[in-house]
Amino acid sequence: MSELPPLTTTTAWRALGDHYTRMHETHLRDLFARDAQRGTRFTAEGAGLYLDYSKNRVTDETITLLLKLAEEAGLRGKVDAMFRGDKINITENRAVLHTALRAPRNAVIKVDGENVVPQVHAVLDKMAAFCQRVRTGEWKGHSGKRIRNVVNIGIGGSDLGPVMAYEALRHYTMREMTFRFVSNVDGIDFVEATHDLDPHETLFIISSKTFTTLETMTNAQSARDWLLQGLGGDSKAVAKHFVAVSTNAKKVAEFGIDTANMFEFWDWVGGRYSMDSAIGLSTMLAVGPDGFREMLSGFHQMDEHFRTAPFAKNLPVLMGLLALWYADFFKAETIAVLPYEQYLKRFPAYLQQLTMESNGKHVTLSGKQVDYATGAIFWGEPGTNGQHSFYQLIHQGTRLIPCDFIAFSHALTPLGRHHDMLIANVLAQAEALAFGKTADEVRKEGTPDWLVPHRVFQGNRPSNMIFADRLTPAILGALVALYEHSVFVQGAIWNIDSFDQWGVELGKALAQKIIPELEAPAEPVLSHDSSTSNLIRRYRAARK
Ligand code: G6Q
Repeated sequence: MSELPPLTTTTAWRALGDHYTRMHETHLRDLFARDAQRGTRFTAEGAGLYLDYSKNRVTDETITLLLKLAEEAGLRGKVDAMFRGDKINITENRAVLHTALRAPRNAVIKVDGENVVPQVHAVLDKMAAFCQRVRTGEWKGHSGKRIRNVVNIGIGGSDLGPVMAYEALRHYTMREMTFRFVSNVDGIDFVEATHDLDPHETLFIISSKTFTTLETMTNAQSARDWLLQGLGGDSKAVAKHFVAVSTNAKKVAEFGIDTANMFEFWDWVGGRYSMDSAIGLSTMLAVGPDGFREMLSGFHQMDEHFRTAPFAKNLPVLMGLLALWYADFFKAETIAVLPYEQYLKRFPAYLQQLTMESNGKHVTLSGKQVDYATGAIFWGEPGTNGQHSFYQLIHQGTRLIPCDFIAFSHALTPLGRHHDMLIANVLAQAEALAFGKTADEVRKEGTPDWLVPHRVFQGNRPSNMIFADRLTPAILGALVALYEHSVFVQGAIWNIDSFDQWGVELGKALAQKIIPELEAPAEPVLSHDSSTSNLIRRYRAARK
């Protein structure tokens, strides 16, 4: 890859800076007043999702300049490189091919000269056969009972996607089965997840790409003990109650899981991009193989949209550019993701990893300190709950918080007038944020002068509205892929490695050093800073 000029020296970046100076005080009220078509013009559609980005602080010129920036930053070439399987995760020398996980059977995508698509489908077929056996009751536990409970043990990318997808697709799940997710090394997570489960009917999925992660291995060991204790100690029971999802067959076998019951994935799948690999085994058990394949088809539709749609009409490109516009020019620190769909309650938590682990980087691909802000802080809660708590700050606080609203035309299980009320609220919030309420308007309502400033809504607070027909497995896939690729667009322009996560390593290594210091019977010699050493001593003293 040829070296690109530093981002802040590109013509488009400079032009955006000038443009920002000229337009950043322009109010959305004026932008809408000037252009009656704005609400329909600033929209794009793809893979079943409709994006209305008209309530953003942009003009046609802004979009033109942002697209120019994408061009100057080599976005087109970078997109092609990812889809082609180039090793764009340069610090780990790996291809980045989550798009291959949802490619159709006849696609050809090569890593080191080998077409990976047949392996992907072989694993999907193996998962489907296994899921059918469990779901029909053909797969029996050690004592001959059918499996009714599934516990996924994993953390980070091996947990957040499966949890989010299970919650999101709950409407489509096999309700007779119970699904639980254990991630935290805090033993309470395991204890609470299993306290009411019958070990005879429980299947554990140990999901770990490396099969070395401290939390997952500790929980897996506790699960093994819990199971054997419940089943009378016969270690043969493990084969019927444990399966693994991993890239590390050796470690899986060492743990005692038959590698025939291991579902494989590959080093070109990043943890936070793995929910549509075998890491999604719990999702497939819950919604069935057809539901899972439908979800993959939604992912693939968004992949194709991202790969082929002109950038000016490309959802991930537009959303990525808007996020960059706010982060780098308006200096917005965060983006709120606000799904008006209870099933998406874990979607913001899932997105936090996807976005922040990917773009929380401070050096460029060539290791130089960046001189612009990279990944924003993502956060959020489902509406309407947030309206009664933190929305106050979004409406009237001193910070600019761009919002992504997500809403659907249909409820999956309609209940009276609930859905109309839900949608009225999401539309109202976006409207209130954009247009606010002026002092004149407040006064005209008869508000006394002293109270007027408190009741003014400045407005001009930007938002995207992502709209779809209903939350199907395919739409969930498209939505996740939309954010995956939006993250990619931002990272590509910032010229950072969105696919490594070295920032999680230091704490892990230090914890490994501290564990024996907490557990040693004799007082250990401590060489930490005075704060850490003191806290270790206090903990030891308290536990004596
Ligand atoms: C994701 C990260 C990280 C990873 C977990 C679990 O992109 O790499 O969140 O998924 O640390 O790792 P294992 O799957 O190897 O246990």
